[in-house]
Amino acid sequence: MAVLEQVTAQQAIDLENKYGAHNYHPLPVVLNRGEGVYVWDVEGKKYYDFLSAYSAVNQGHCHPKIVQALVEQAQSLTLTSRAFYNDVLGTYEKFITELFGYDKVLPMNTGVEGGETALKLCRKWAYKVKGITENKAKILFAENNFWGRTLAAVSSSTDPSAYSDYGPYLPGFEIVKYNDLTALEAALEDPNVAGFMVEPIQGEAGVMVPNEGYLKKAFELCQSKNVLFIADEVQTGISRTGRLFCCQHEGFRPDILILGKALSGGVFPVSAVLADNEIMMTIKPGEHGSTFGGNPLACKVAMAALEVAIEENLAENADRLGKIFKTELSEYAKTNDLIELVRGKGLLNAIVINDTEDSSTAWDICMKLKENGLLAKPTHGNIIRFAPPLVMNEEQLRNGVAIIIKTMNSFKENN
Ligand code: IF1
Repeated sequence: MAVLEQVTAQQAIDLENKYGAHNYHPLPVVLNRGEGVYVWDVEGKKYYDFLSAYSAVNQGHCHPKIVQALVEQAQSLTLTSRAFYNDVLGTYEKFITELFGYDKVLPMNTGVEGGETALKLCRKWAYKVKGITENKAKILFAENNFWGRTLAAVSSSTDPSAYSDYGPYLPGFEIVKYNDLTALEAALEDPNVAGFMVEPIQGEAGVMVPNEGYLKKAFELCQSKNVLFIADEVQTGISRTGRLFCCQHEGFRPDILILGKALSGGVFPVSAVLADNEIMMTIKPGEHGSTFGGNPLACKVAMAALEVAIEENLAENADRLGKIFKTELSEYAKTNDLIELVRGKGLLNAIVINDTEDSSTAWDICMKLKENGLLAKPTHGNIIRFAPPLVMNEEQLRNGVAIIIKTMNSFKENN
C-alpha cells in the first residue's frame, strides 16, 4: 500500500517531473485542499480559485451535497456496466432530460467522449434519416474550436499545438470562420453537410464571445438546410455564463447538446449528450457505449450537482457577479494600458494583455496573482481567463477584483 506521507511542494513537483508525462506546464503551486471558492497549497497558503478547473467546479470545491451523494452511492453500488440495469440510471435520465428539455440522454464520462458521441449521432442521423450517401457526411467546425484531445478532436482543430504530429486526420470535417454567418451560409450549400458543432463561447480560444444573435441565426441557417446544430457546452454549460446553458441567452434549443465538466461539480468525470428521439434512436443496441457511461455513482453525483446549480441559483449569481467583474475591470482597463480589453459572459471572462502572443507577460501576471492569493492561468499567450466558482458572493468577487487590480498596478509600475 503506497504510504502518502505529506510531501513538500518541491517534492510533489519533482515526483511529477520524474514519474509523470510532461503534457502540462502547471503554475508552480501544489494544492492539497479545496473548499467553495478557495484552495490551499501544501504550505497552508489560501487562494481564490479563478480557474475552477476550467469550469468544472462551478458549484465550488468539495460541495458537501455532491460529496455526500458520492460517498453514499460509493457504499452501495458504483458500477454495473450497461450489461445490466440498475436503480439509478433511469431516474437520472428522466431528471436531466426534463431539466434540459430533450427526449433522451446518452451518458458518457469525459467532455471529449461527449463530443465524439455527438458526432457519431450526427453521422448516423445523416445516413439513416437525412439520406446522405454512406461515408459522404460532412461536419462543420468553427475555426479555433477546442473540444478535447482525441484524434477526432484534433482532426477538427486549427491549432498546430493541438494537432501537429498526430496525423493522418479524420476526413469529413470542414472549418468555417467563427462568428461569421456569411461563411456558414456558404458552407451549408453543400448537401452533404450533416452538422455544425460549435462552442457558444470559445473557451480555449480565449473566451471569444460571438456577436449578439450569431448563435440563433446560425441555428436557423442550419435548420433551413436540415443540418444539425450541435452545441458544445462542456465549458459554457451548467450556469457558467448566466443561464443553465449558454444557448438559452438566444432562446433556442440546439439539436444536440453536449455537457460535461460541472455536470459533476468536479467530483467525478461525467458527460452527457442530449437529443430528441429522431436523432437519438438512430443508434441501436451495441452501436455505441462505454464501460463507465451512466454508472450509478456518476448519476447520483450529477443529480446532486445539477440540484445545487438550481437550488443555489448559480446562473443568476453568475449573471449578476459577472456584470460587476466586467464593469470594474473595464473601468480599470481605461487607466492601465497593459489591459487591452475585458470580455466574457456571466462568470466566464478573460482579459487580453496588451503584449504579443508569445510574450511571457500573461504568465508573469499569473505568477504575481498567485503571490497575491489568486489563481488563474493564461489561455493563448496573452489572454488570462477568469472563471471562479459560481457560488462566489459579491464580497469575495470584489476581493478578487481588488487583487487583480493591485497586481496589474504593481506590474505596470515595475515593467
Ligand atoms: C486540456 C479549456 C482546454 C472544452 C470544451 C470539450 C472539452 C473541453 C469546450 C473536452 C475541455 C479542458 C481540457 C483541458 C484544459 C481545458 C481547456 F478550454 F477548458 F481551458 F484545453 F481548452 N469542450 N477543456 O473546454 O472535455 O475531455 O477534457 O473532459 O485538455 O488541457 P474533456
